[in-house]
Amino acid sequence: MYGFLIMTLPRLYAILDASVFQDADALITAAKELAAGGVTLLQYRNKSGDALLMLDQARELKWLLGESVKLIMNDRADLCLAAGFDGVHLGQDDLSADGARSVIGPNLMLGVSTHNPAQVIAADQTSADYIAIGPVFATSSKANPDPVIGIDGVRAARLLTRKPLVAIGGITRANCHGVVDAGADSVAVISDLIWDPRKSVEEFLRALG
Ligand code: 3NM
Repeated sequence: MYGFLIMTLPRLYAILDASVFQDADALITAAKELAAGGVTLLQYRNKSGDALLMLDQARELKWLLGESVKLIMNDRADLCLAAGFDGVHLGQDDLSADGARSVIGPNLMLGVSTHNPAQVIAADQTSADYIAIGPVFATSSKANPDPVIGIDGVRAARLLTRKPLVAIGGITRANCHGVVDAGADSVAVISDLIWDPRKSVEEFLRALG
């Protein structure tokens, strides 16, 4: 952490986006299936839920999966702490990395989303533990996504940081191998894990070898 210790990320970083599930039960069922398939790093993302609902769902995830899965809270450093999560993931419009670090302390995991080389260079100078880069491919899971960077964008980001690099955006079982070949340590995925999560995870893990 804090750049002293470069942690190792699992190849697959699952994102559980509350907006794709009909209700809390469906979200929790999907989370259990992801874990059963072998997911060990999971981000809880809820862009429209209020804090009370988010904390409720996050605590349930922690209670169910906290022993076997590292849990990352999207955006909210306060809810990360309140739910006993393992870290927080920030977008460019959220709290600054160093601001979030001052909330979560030195030991929890901190990730930052970036979308171009300048943002990668800036994130590299912060106390972030890992840097996400994307969207690699077209995605319909994010409102107003930044321009697609392609595999070449992953390669370019790799040259700009020694921090663990997470590729995100439109990554599937079919294209994930090329993304890791381009230098990503890990791939973050929403859509291609939704349908039959357990089987999808198993296939991702095979493809990522
Ligand atoms: N962030 P899917 S792309 C949450 O570019 C998110 O930073 C992105 O979902 C970025 O796997 C994205 O369905 C959506 O494409 C990823």
